[in-house]
Amino acid sequence: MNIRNNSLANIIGVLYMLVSVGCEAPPKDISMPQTDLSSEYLIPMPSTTVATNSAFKLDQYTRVVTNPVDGDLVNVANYLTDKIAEKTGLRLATNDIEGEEKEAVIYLLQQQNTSWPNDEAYRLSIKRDSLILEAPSAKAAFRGIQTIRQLIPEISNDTLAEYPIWPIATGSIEDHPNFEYRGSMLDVARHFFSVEDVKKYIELLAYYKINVLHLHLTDDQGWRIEIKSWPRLTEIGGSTEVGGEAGGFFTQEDYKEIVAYAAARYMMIVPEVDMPGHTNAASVSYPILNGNGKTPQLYQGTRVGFSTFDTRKDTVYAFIDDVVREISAITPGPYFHIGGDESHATKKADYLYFVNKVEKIVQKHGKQMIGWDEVAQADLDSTSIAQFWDNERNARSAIDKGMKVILSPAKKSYLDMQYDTLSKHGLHWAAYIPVDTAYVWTPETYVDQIPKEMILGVEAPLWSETISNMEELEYLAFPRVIGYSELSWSQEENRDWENFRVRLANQTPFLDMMNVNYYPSPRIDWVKSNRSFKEILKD
Ligand code: TNX
Repeated sequence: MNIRNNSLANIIGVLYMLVSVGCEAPPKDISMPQTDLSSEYLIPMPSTTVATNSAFKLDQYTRVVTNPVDGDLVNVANYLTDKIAEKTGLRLATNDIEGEEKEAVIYLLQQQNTSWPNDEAYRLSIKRDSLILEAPSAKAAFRGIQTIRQLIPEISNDTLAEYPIWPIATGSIEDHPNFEYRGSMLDVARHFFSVEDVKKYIELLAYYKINVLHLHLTDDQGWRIEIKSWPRLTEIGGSTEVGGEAGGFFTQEDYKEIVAYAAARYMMIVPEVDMPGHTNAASVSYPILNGNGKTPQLYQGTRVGFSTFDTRKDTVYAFIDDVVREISAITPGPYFHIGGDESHATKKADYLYFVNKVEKIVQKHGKQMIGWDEVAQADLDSTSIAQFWDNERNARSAIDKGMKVILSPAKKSYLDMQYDTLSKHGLHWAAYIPVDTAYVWTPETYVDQIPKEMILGVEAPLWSETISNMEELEYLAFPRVIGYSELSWSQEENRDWENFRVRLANQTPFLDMMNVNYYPSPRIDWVKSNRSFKEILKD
């Protein structure tokens, strides 16, 4: 239904455009309403905002102009105009800076002479007749255009002129991320999710400036990524999932499509192959890998900790070398995640030996290793990264080794935890995590004795034992993941629950437009979005 809303809005927009084709220059001196940039409902909250209380006119005469150093900024401009068209129905023209442009121009400018706080920083200067986004790179500009998208009102003001105008508050915003790694994880192993589902999740996360999607590609219940040199992994290991449904897997072409879709949004994919535990699906496919002394069988339950590779067999490392090589070859990002959690069926000495050997394999294929916090018990290189989920001692040993950590504390950031006892989906072994609990914690000081500079960032994992389709995924992820975007992007002094609560309540127009099945937490006074189908018909 929301999709239909969109196309209807598009048709209306196109009609306006047709009417305006060949029209004279835009009328001058339209008096614009007072607006306040500092009370816009931006998430994540920018570093600094100064309001000047006038308005920029976004309308059919607005142009998007770039100064491309390379093609990338033009792609960012095209992405912005597509999103403006989806939201408003306006299809704005784009052209390079040479064109003769006078008013109502959105400039996307690559600016490398300024010293920027970091490589995703950007600056917005919004005046009555120009909206200037400056950024050091296309990547940073992409973060900045999310802010522009959020500043565009949901509905136009049709009383100012003969045609609709979307007034954008004037002033300036200077913004940069607090952490360089701002992620979510999706478990496609317990239940498989399609390429289209993953793309939709990526598209939603990008709006909130999240830049990492970690894909948990293998587990006891399923192997979800084609490995050409070991085809039975997906033929057999991909054939089922929790609850006994048909499972599925990504071909390498599918995976590349996901990587490219993410890359177009300046988001990296971190692939995870979980080992030496969580490997039942691999061992069913190739029993030679198995190290728990039993005959492996396809598993559709939700227990953990019963499987292990045989860590003393050369074939196992030859296998891992092939897997890491094939996946690394189609993963442009710098990281490869080896899992390493809950290997309860692996002897401690074997576990440490295994993690050390696999770290070398990952490095041989040009990647930095990430592992769940248990891996920090091994004697690892300082370039490897520990993902803290459960054990603070492990996180501190990582720091002692000079390793950085990613914060994913289960009690705070696990998207698969139920909101409360009534939640339809999710688990509660770590905690119930209502929307406020998810937001009200401080990553910078959450684990004692971890200095901020050793924290790479924050990631919110979504395990899929209890969810099997997009609606259920969205129910657990939204709205909580929106809060994690602010915890990882915004500076600590800019985060405040009462203030966030109001901004979150105003995400409904976006979530409704995107047809997101978010959990309508009673702790939020949700704003009714105006873009109902009826309303558009009335227009
Ligand atoms: C623990 S967190 C796991 C996963 C489960 C999850 C369910 C972690 C590294 N391991 O295998 O899916 O709990 O919440």
